[in-house]
Amino acid sequence: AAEGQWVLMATGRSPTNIAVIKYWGKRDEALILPVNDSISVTLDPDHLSATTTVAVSPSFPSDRMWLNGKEISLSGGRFQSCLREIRKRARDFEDEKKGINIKREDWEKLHVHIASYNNFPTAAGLASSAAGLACFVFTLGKIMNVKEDYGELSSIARQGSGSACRSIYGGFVKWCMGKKDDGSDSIAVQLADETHWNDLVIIIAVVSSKQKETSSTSGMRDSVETSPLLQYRAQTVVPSRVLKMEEAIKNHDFESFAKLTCADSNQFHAVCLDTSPPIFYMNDTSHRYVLAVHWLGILIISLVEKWNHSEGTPQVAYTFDAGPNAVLIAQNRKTAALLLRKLLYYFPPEDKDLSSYLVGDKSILGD
Ligand code: 2P0
Repeated sequence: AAEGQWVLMATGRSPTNIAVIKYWGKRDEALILPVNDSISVTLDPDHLSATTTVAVSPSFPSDRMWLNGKEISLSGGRFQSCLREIRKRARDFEDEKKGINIKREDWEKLHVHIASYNNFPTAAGLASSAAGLACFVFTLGKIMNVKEDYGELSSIARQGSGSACRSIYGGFVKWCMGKKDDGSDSIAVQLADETHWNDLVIIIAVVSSKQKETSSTSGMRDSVETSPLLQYRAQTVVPSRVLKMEEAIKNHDFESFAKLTCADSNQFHAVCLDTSPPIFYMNDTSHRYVLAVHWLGILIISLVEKWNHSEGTPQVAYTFDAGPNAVLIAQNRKTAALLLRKLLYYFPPEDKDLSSYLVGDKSILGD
């Protein structure tokens, strides 16, 4: 900044979330209003999170944004919606020591610089928009002295990317679809915080680092327009499934939790297959197993299904998003260690150095 001018900065971090009852389909494209409620679990912020720094200064001539060090355009409608909604709620800010005094109406004229980093490779094909947009909205809100509650912030993050509204909270989160046309009741609420069921272990098997071919936004648009199964799912299946999932979470009932999670992932992919032209998210090939395995996702499903069946009660839940990477949820560390061994047995790494394949808490293998 030029001499005598100031720069105000804030940094935030938001993890991504994994849906166990999926969001798939919008009833309003512009406001991002879904056709059904969804439920997710927010990951530990040490893994798969976005860190965003927002800077404001009178010396900035325009709004600019960098993602992982590369400048990206802020002209998209979604970023603009979030910026507009946060600016609307901005309040007076004063820091006497630094001689900064910003009036509510000044925020309209002040420009922001935003730098966001993901602590996981963006190319890994893992959802990054949820963490990124949640962090963008939250940090922008902090710097502009916005006092709205988390529900209101979630409804602003929703306008950046639907799933982002759930990353405003930790733990288990429900995105209530809402009834109103203006979207004011389409907000996320926390069902239980991150300490509630913290013996669950989530393992994400990255089987492809390719960017997905069909984006979620266009995929779900096609599903809404063409899939008869989507209407049945949204109106008849999800409402009762959401109630059962809330009960399962409240009671730490892993059997119900796992059954509902797997069934909902499978129905979401059934809706994708029921779309015209059909969308295949699970058949992507891995860069490591190109010749051997064309349906790695399906193999992981059958491995888990067989294991769960032979034990007589679910050991592990699986869920797949708009890509082939498997998200596996184990009831505890012991089961997670067994699962990891099974995965490494069926899909052996090419060299013995496991540390290059495992990211996160490697000590689990010793359990
Ligand atoms: C979910 N997914 O509930 C579902 C399950 C993918 C499969 O939310 O258009 O990136 O930005 O609202 O949130 C991915 O869709 O789509 C998603 P937009 P978003 O997590």
